[in-house]
Amino acid sequence: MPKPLNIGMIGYGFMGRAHSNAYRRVNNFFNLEYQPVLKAVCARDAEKAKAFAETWGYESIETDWKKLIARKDIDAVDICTPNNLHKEIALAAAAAGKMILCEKPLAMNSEEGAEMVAAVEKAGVPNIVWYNYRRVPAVTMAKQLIDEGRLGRIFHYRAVFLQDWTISTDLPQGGEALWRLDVNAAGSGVTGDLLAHCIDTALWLNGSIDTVSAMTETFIKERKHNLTGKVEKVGIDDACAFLARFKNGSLATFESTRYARGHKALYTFEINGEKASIAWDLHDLHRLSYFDHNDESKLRAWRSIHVTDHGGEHPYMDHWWVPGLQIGYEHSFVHQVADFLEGLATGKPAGPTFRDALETQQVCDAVLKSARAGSWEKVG
Ligand code: SOE
Repeated sequence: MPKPLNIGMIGYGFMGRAHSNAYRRVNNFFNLEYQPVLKAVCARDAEKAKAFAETWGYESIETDWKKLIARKDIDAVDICTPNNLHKEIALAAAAAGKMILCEKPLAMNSEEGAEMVAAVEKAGVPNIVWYNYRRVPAVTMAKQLIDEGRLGRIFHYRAVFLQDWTISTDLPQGGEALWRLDVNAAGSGVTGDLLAHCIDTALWLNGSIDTVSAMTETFIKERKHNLTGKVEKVGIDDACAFLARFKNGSLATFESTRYARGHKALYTFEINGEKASIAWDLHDLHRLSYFDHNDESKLRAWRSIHVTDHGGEHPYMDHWWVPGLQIGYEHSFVHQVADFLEGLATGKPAGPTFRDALETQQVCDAVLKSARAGSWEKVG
């Protein structure tokens, strides 16, 4: 029988559902030493917390996160709140000796992130940040191919994350569903929300970024604020594009916007190496495109690998259905929980840890600084 690991989740939005689903399903598909137990969910509104607890099977609710952290029956705290609360909660959870699973981005900025890293490392508590796209099997396989040296020297990294849900001028900012538009709750706009995903994947696949040069734009300058009822200045970046130089000498372009009409969540990346190239598209997430220059010239072409095979060849897939049957977005969260629990059992922590995620935060800070100053900026 696996050992119980009691989860206390703070926040209950879209990510609360994704994480809860992962905790509930992971032991059905992975043979693990630990089993998450949904002990408590915390939200300020007791009725909403109760409804969420009933839907997802949490045993109890709290309306004050400090009480949740003080509970002796909670082993791990999952932070699913808006970004401006991550630091305070993480510091308190670490001081109470709780493990922490924190939603991305780690913090509002790298100063906060550094404090969080120091707190978890001082307390010696296991920690992870929910950059879930690393654990889409095709993305994990891209990492394997690169680590096997199949691409050779890498020349280019190209990533975009495009959405279109904030184009309307009538959309307010702030409050429960729209805190991502409020700079005081989110810290930044697309840089921290979307490019942070692209940067996390890029650092994992291609190593550290050295310098960046960015531009940002806020297309709609004022929006009504849901909490004050007043029209207020918009402080987030609606769009951001940046150039980067990786420490391995490769060049990169990154672009993100919430104003790309027609795109809902188009996250793509392409990596060009001396020997091969790979490309991935979230809208076709189980496929990895691969071009190998070593192929016989007559047959040389981009292949579209359906990453669903078993037998240990395609990452994670032997835990699911039969070869050829694909999985989806929510499974990346299941994989993250599985790897986190495996890390607890083996003592080899799964990433991205808070320290790993701090590097992403430092790139985001350098990007925003560069956009403000109109200059190239060094990361860190
Ligand atoms: C924003 O719309 C959002 O939900 C992000 O917050 C998530 O991190 C991303 O995976 C999908 O888009």
